[in-house]
Amino acid sequence: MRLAAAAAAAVLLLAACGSDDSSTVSELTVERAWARTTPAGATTGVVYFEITSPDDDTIVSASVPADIAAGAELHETMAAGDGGHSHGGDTTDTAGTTAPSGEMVMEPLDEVELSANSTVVFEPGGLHVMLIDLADALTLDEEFTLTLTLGSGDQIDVDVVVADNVPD
Ligand SMILES: [Cu+2]
Repeated sequence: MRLAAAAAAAVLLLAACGSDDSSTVSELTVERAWARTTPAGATTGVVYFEITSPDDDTIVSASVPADIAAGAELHETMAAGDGGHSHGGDTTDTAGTTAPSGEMVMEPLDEVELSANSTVVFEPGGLHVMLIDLADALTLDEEFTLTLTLGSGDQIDVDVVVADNVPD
């Protein structure tokens, strides 16, 4: 009986190691990158994606070609009044701090933290890349390249497709 129990325990340990290995990533991956279609005349757009880094890192900036937009910023949407937590209060005196509770406001971020092997999701209502001064409306199925610069110095190009909603 004791031998059998020891063998079973050994198998469980091996299984645990195996599942650990399969959940680590060897290189940075970005999936489900999409931008929302915009109405004609809109000056801003949003890009969403899911990013998984093999190492602790940060996203420090984003950019897109000039024929898409003049600039791109890291933003987070949050409930009005919560904004002070991440930026130490009086450094950001946005209109959001006086907005009625329940209203959502956007705040620019200096960087977005990436933890090794965990996926950070940019999605509606949360983290997003804001496209500033769109050159033209973003139309369904249009594609463009979003470049992310990491704190480690790496730059990655992400293929973004324009859609009406989150891709399946
Ligand atoms: Cu925004």
